Amino acid sequence: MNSIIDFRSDTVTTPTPEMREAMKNALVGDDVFQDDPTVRELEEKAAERLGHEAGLFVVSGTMGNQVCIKAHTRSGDEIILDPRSHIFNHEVGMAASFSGVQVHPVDIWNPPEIEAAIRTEDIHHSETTLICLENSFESFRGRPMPVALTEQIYDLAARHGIPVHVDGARIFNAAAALEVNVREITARADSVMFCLSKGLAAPIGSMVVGNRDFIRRARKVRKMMGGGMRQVGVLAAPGLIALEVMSRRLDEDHRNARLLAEGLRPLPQIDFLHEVETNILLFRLRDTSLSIETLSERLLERGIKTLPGEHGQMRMVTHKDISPEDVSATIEAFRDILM
Ligand code: TLP
Repeated sequence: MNSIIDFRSDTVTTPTPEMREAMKNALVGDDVFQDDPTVRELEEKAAERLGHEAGLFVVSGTMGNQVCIKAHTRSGDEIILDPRSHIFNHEVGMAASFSGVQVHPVDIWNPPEIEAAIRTEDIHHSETTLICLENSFESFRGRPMPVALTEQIYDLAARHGIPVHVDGARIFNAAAALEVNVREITARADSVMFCLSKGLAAPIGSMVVGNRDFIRRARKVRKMMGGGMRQVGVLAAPGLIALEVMSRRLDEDHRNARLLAEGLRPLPQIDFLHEVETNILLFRLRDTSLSIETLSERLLERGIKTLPGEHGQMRMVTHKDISPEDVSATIEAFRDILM
């Protein structure tokens, strides 16, 4: 059992001993010259795994999403996204400031709404040039988007000739929950971003995949953002382990999330806001004088870190550094504090 049990996010995962060993031994080169063999290997393998031609190693999920938006659009264009998405809420308004695009928020789970939001040819309109999906959906809930829904959106986008970008920060969690090969939900997208540094436990990094021409443009945008990196094979090496090994164990985290939910659900004060489908739980407290912030402080006294979120909600995320024993200890702590 760990001395600190950290449920704030799966971004807190620490690199595995194999990752540290791989970092030490990584072959490197100047990646701006595309001379780094480890980065190249990671880019090729990421693309192959998701069913695309080429890949690009970027610093973070935010950089990956924003590189894609810029590479797909021109200033003044309009992009369709969900008002609950990370790009809309948690990327510091970068789509506006960096790409100069106007966002058109719609319920992305409702294809007719997406279709209705696509601008027609009209002298007054800006042009719709991108549709952004997120899978798993909502950083605070982690809902896998059903394959049929994703297919429907790819179909309508293709009918209108509009590219689709997938913010797949947790795409392997989504694939595991849907019990599909990740390609089934990524191959038809025009670009996909996924994170190596969340549940996959790499210390840093995200990947963008797409066709060769798109990745060539994205590489240039990354350079524009100051994201041209040099001997980063030392960072791509743990990324390879994240991609090849860690992406195949996420069911364990989902099991632990369900175990935690089952333990907390009988507590009358816990009001779950959704079904637990991946590694994320979101709830609020009912009928209690205790605030979410106080609950979080009381848990911290017992070595359990949580993130009191917006609107009196608490989010808890399971990951490879949380064991079933940690989950049992956490349920015990909740019982002591709330009963
Ligand atoms: N999400 C973080 C926070 O920013 C909320 C987290 O702890 O979940 N897309 C999605 C869907 C994300 O959840 C995140 C990070 C990102 C993009 C951005 O990734 P980073 O943090 O690497 O820039």
